[in-house]
Amino acid sequence: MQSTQPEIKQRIEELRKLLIQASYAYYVLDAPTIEDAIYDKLYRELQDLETQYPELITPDSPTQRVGEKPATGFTSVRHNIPLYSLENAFDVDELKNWDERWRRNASPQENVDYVCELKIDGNALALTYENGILVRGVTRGDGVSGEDITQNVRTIRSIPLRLNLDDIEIENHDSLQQIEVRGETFLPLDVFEKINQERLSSGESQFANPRNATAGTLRQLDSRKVDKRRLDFFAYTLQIPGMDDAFANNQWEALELLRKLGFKVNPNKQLCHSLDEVAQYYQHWDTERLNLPYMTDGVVVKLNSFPLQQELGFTNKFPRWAIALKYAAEEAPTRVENISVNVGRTGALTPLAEMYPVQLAGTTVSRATLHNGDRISQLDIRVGDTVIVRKAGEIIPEVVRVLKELRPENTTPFEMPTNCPVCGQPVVREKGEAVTRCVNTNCAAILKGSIEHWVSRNALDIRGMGEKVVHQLVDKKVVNSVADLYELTAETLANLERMGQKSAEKLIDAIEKSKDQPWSRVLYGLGIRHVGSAIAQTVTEKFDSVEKLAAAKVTDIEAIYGIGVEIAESIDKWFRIEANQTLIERLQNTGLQLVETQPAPSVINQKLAGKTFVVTGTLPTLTRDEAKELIQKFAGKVSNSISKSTDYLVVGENAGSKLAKAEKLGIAQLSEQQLLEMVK
Ligand code: 0OX
Repeated sequence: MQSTQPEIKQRIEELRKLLIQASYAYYVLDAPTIEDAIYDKLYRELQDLETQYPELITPDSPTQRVGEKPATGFTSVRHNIPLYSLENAFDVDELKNWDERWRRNASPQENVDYVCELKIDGNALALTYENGILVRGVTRGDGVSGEDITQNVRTIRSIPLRLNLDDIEIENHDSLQQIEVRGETFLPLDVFEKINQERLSSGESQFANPRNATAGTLRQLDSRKVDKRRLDFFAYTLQIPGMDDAFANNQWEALELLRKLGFKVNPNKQLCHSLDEVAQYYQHWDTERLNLPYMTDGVVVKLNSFPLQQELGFTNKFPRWAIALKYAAEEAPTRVENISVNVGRTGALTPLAEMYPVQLAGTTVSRATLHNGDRISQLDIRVGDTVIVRKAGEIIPEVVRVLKELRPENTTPFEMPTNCPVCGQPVVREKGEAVTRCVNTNCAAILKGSIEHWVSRNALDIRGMGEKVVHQLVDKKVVNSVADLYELTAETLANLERMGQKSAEKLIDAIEKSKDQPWSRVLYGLGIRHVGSAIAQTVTEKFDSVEKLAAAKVTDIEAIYGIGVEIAESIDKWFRIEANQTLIERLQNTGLQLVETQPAPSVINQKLAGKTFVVTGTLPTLTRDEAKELIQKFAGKVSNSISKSTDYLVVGENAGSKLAKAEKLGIAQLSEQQLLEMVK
């Protein structure tokens, strides 16, 4: 029986309600109520209904979080009420000064309450809701105007698309026509680390800290990319024009109201009744914050009472009723002993400050990245300078500034080399790029980096092939490409320093075993720019062989969900280079998996497991691709070239050189009929 429109509408509303509740429990309360599989099922049901009845789609539907089309740019929007910044205090004495100061400006106060909140080290956002629906999300910008990034904000699951106004005890709901909520969006530390790992593996520069990574994410034009980053959000300010004090008397109540409206409010807040309690809270979180899954750089202390806040007002920069009590930045002075330049596998030249060792955030720091030549010029860092280095939590140490007054005489400005410090070839800096690169494909540094990447854990995972082995192999010119690894013998390896016969044999085994690694890892191992392991996985799901990927057009690659034009162009460019085509041919000949042969869910049985097949010529009924698919379906391995490890050559008419080679090597031949018999 066909459902009627009202029934459909009712079901859609019911599904939305269920999904919103489940998402709230998961993302805001961190207490999931239903299994992921059930959520997915309900979500798909809603998606299907909305596809059938597009006229019933509403902007607050859980299916409407991620935009289909990337934005072309962001528009600047003036904030209704400026986003003030906070005055800083760096210790309890400075906090007391602030307390004395505001008291001098206010009517006499007794029993003042302070609200302490953790200061989240993220990016402030202003969210506007009209009649309960999220209509705009704007960055802080300069405090007066920011950028409209609504499409990106919608992807943040802890930001409700529709406010929960049901639990709000207020006589006239119409007065809630417009609500503005402010808070901090941030990247949890584990997500931040993953992003940096991914950037490292795809040859991009790493973000110095989660705040920069958050800002970078918010500026993405493609909201599908933002969605993948899993930003989070804590709300801390609620503004209802014209009735700010009618809905709550103080900040503590406002936080509770924000929670009721469906926002995530940081649970580590505290209502303090004295400055001593504030000081205790600050000291408690100084150590405890290291156990939190996000970064905090201090405590925000706010006078609780709204009437008192109103009485005090703002200076031209800050509210007088709040202060940021910051934690001592983990910074220390030290001396730059040398500036070295490292050449990575992508050829990027990264200057590094080598410093007198100093203790920071519980670790000894003796090196800090200087990022690139521009950064060095900005800071004017010279060898011999005393500099301030900073390291916060698990963040990479960086040089913050130079103490020029301590600069010794006769120092000279540092200049980026014009030739590669490893191979001596001229370096290039492309227009619009901050990075200087060595573009000599035979550069030993690039080669070493590429091989280290190829053998790394997430790529071909060749255990025992450490940095020292790789360096010796390249320096002795035994290995000039990753394909050469597959021609190594135990004898050659045993000649290396600190390598016995036994370890050499083990390493040869590990190299041999790497031939079973799936195609996605091979693709990642090739080290194509912007292709990290997650991207390689996504790409190989669509292009299940190297041939298909090499033949793909930029537009075909870009059509994959989650793959942008930059990645697609980088892949295309890589496959057009002749030396790379030769490399692929050589890798194919080694028996590596350049075709997806992982047993797909459709594997029926393992009849051909452990056997390697090559298909050649025109078969009577099957196309070559169909024959290959059939072999893979029964867990056989397909290779494109004949080698000693080939078990069978499936031969059709007009077979050429492959047949000749198979005959020479004495490899068994099969007709299509015989192949079909084997899997019967
Ligand atoms: C934070 C944070 C920032 C609102 C008006 C004055 C200061 N980074 O966690 N700002 C504020 O409050 C603003 N509270 C916070 N918790």
